[in-house]
Amino acid sequence: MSPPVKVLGHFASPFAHRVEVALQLKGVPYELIQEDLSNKSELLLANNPVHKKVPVLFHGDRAICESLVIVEYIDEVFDGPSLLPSDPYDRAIARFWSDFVDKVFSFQKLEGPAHRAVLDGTLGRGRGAEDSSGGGQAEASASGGAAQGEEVVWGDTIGYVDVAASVLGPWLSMVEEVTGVVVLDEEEYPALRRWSKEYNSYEALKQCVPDRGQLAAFYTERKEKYKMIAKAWLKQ
Ligand SMILES: N[C@@H](CCC(=O)N[C@@H](CS)C(=O)NCC(=O)O)C(=O)O
Repeated sequence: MSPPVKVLGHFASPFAHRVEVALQLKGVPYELIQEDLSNKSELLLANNPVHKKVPVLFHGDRAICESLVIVEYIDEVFDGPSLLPSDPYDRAIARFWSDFVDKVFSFQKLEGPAHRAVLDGTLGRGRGAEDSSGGGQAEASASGGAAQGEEVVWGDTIGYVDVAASVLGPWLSMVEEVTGVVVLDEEEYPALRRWSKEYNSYEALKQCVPDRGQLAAFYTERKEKYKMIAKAWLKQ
């Protein structure tokens, strides 16, 4: 029998959400432990002493930190549909885009306005339905430009890049709603917008999508902070 799986998370954390999504997609039962980020638990401090952040995955008595590291671990250890593609090149591309998404949403400066064009032109398209090896995801090539005839992002399968980009789902619309700042303009980023909507209504993930009312209360309390962050990001 596989050791028990627990996720130390926080309801408003998009990073913890990534881990839950991966577990849901793999069909792995898990227990969710809500961390109090204003008064961090010994469990968190002892198991993520470097960053002191959620999520932390517990697999039996082993702890793993960093959401994307955890997602890869889940993909390797558990049965179920592959999240990363089987081909090494496709895997490298998927990692490139998930790293890219990570940088964008930790609000690191990339290459100025160009990064948004890349976001829409490339991340916003994927091989989707054509690829059954865990590659039905928001990816194309690392050099930009989706290949001819590709479907927009969401294919038959959901993969690693979609999981990495999940912050663009419930969180993006919530931050925009609460702050009044449009981060991804509908006309400028139609593909990502469409992806975001589809993500929010994706049946298999509903169980781990945070309660909208609770999320709204959380962001409303921190409205000014997120307004500044959203505006700063737009100025890049
Ligand atoms: N790069 C980390 C980011 C994790 C992260 O920023 N977690 C936030 C919650 S969304 C946190 O624990 N913050 C607590 C703090 O900064 O003290 C990951 O992907 O796991």
